[in-house]
Amino acid sequence: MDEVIITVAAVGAELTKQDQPGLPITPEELALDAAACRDAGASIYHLHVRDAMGSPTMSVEAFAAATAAIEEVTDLIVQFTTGGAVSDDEADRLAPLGLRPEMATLTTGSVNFADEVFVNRTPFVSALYRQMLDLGIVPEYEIFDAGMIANADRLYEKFATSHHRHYDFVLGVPGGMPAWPDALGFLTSKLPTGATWSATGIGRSHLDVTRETLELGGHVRTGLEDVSYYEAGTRATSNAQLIERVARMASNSGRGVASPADARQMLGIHRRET
Ligand code: KMH
Ligand code: ZN
Repeated sequence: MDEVIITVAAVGAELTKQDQPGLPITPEELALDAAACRDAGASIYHLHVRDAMGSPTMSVEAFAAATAAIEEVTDLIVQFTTGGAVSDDEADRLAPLGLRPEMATLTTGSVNFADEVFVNRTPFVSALYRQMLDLGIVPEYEIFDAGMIANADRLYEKFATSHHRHYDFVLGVPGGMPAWPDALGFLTSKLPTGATWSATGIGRSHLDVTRETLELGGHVRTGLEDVSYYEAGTRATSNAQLIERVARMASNSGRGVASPADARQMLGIHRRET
């Protein structure tokens, strides 16, 4: 089986520093966090950013500052969110792609998100996708429910000439696909030949999803965006702590951990010289 690409979903848009003191917010904190995650075995840094008050933002300047800080100290693949927070408008979600990150997320459909709705209208998802294709940004299809795989197929057939297809299954969001024990077997059976995939379980489902993913040969996403507790009743202290656990579990399953260079090769990312 391939080496495991570990993605760290380090920040997200939902947690506050009060909820989770280990959350990296400033460029300085992001740089320290990214360096520790790289040392622990991560190869992709899934990036949301915050403003000076710690609130989620899609400010282009904030993405530029965060990316510069991370790239100054690591060779991690920086993957921008285009999902942002449920309250972000479409223009704001699109704008940071102009910075041409190596990778960005693309949620291919709308989904209830606890008491809110994470809105992803087809014309807007198409606009995000076309911008990524035009700028050479490798998309990661974010799959919160099964129908989103078919939406990704339609997008690819309509707009893409060819690119590597990588999917991330986000299971256990209240409103999305639960982390049923047979969910990953079903979802991965619907992927096109040659695709790669990762998975994460939100909250309590996190460890079960990680275990199952490693057994099935998938890649793993972890991080404070997805799981704030290390185990029941004990908060995680840092993103690196969560990455270390996945690296250990991978090794126990007989799988090594991919470096960022390995991950670029597996995902068809051609590093740009800046
Ligand atoms: N914060 C969620 C509403 C992504 O990063 O692409 C959306 C999200 C997905 O986190
Ligand atoms: Zn995210």
